[in-house]
Amino acid sequence: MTTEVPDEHPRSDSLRTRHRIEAGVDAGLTHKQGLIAEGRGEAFDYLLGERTIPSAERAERAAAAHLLRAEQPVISVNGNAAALVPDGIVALADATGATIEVNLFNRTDERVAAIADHLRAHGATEVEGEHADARIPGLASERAKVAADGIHAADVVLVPLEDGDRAEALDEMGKVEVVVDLNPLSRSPQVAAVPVVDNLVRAIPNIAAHARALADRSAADRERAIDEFDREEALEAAEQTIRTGELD
Ligand code: PTJ
Repeated sequence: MTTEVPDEHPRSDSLRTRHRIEAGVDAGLTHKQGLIAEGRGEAFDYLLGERTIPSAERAERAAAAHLLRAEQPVISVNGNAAALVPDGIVALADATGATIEVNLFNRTDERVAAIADHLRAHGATEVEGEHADARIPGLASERAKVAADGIHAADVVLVPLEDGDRAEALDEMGKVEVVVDLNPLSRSPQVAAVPVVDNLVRAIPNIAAHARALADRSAADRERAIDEFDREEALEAAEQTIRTGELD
């Protein structure tokens, strides 16, 4: 049982997000460690002002352009992402033609199936990951288990709350990685082509909105969104915002 969060509470959005993770654990979608990950994320988000900073907005536009340009884009989904933004994930897949694949650090067949069912209940037509018939080379964790025609074959992969080892292994495979993580110092945003330092609950719907807008633009406009994005500058801007606490 959880207490209703009043709208006027100054941190109501953050508390509602926390409750979604709790409900995800209760529903068998989210691992208990996902609660700890959420707490870490909340601390960074608080210091970012719980908003999408301008450099993250640019990253989200570049992410959308990468997904649209890709031949085989894949959205990797873990237990936190499934609990927090199922509608956003489905909308992003629809807007970009990306495949959705469940890929877990703490993998069990039950949790993969529960997440796939949850995404289907939110409108996903096809969800990969239940039959992981390939491996990411050089990775010991359960996250190495992937679909041969999903993450293994992808040219662009969007990964929320990535662990650094898999981020590096995907990079070794030559894939373009879009990583959403509120900690700019994490290894995964550090190796990503597009580090999105923003909360998943804002980032995923925002990338989908950019994709819908960019789909109507020219290929040259989409290329420009990719070329103009500076990953080093984005990481630096996020770190500075967090360290100085200067919100505007
Ligand atoms: O569902 P599974 O089994 O794949 O497990 C996933 C977790 C999240 C448990 C696993 O990947 C994990 O332990 O992650 P970490 O190492 O705790 O990393 C969590 C990272 O995600 C931290 O850098 C947080 O700042 C960041 N984070 C947490 N919540 C959010 C977030 N980033 C963006 N949006 C969030 N809502």
